[in-house]
Amino acid sequence: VQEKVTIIENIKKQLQVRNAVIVAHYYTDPEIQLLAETTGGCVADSLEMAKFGSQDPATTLLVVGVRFMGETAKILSPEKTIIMPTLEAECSLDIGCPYEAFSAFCDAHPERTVVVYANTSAAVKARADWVVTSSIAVELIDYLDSLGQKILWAPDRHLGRYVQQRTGADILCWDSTCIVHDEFKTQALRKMKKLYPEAAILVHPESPQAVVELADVVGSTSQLIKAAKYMQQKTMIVATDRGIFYKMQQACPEKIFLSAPTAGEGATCRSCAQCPWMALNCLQTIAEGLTESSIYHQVQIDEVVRQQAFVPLKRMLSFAA
Ligand code: CIZ
Ligand code: SF4
Repeated sequence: VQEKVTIIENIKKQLQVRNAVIVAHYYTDPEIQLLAETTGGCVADSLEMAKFGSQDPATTLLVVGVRFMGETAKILSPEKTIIMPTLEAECSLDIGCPYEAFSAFCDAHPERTVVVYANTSAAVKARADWVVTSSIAVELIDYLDSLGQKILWAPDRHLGRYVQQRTGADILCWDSTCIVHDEFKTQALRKMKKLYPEAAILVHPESPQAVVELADVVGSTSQLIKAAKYMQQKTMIVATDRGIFYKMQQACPEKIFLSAPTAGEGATCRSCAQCPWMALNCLQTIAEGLTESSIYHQVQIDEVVRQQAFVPLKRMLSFAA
């Protein structure tokens, strides 16, 4: 415990020395979220992280999440130093959408407006007309559909199908999934609901269709946190990374939050529902990121790619404003 206190004190000192703030995702460890909150940083979804990072006066952003979140910060704020606790924190959606193959897919469908999820590399964003996060995906596709545009969507097929069903838009979808949300199991969730008949089911739309169909609320992380507050039920079964429980519990101390099952028969799987790459972030790696030679931790992006990727990202922020 003493060691932890010392690490936290060192991190706080380094944040001041480097004029840095922590920009953390909801899926990070609760002690990281607490640290971000108490040092003037933010805890948010990827859209709000991008907004915060581009607006905050700090000259260094310590982005605690996965690589695409650090890259997004760099694309929007090239003048800032962007550091991450580790540059190895990937995302299965990003990995599942390599630039060469994706670019060929776009070339094969030149008539379609290319919309990519924020969970992609800078190079893939640079190839897109729009970037989008799950919190505004339905609104944006609705808008593009109203303009008569056909959509090429990448990379998450579950989210793409969900958005297609909600909007009726013509969407051609890349085939990739999030390894965390793709694991939520329908049968086990049905059984769990029998054990907790009063519970509300909250589901992130990166989950499989059959799981989404069992939901009382479907939404992005920030939308699910809001739902945890306004839903009457005292118990919530939640299908997304369980890092989100920190914010839900903070907002509703009297409610009970259970992870939706990811494996086994009806089990509440407490060790699952956790992104392995998000989990690479810890107090130790944050301290290293702030103190070690920056080349190991600094996000760098080719300037030509950055400028191209800036355009669809800026469009997203203007649309969301
Ligand atoms: O699953 C993710 O990585 C999410 C939900 C990112 C986000 O948009 O906050
Ligand atoms: Fe990617 Fe899924 Fe991890 Fe989010 S939870 S960073 S979508 S692998």
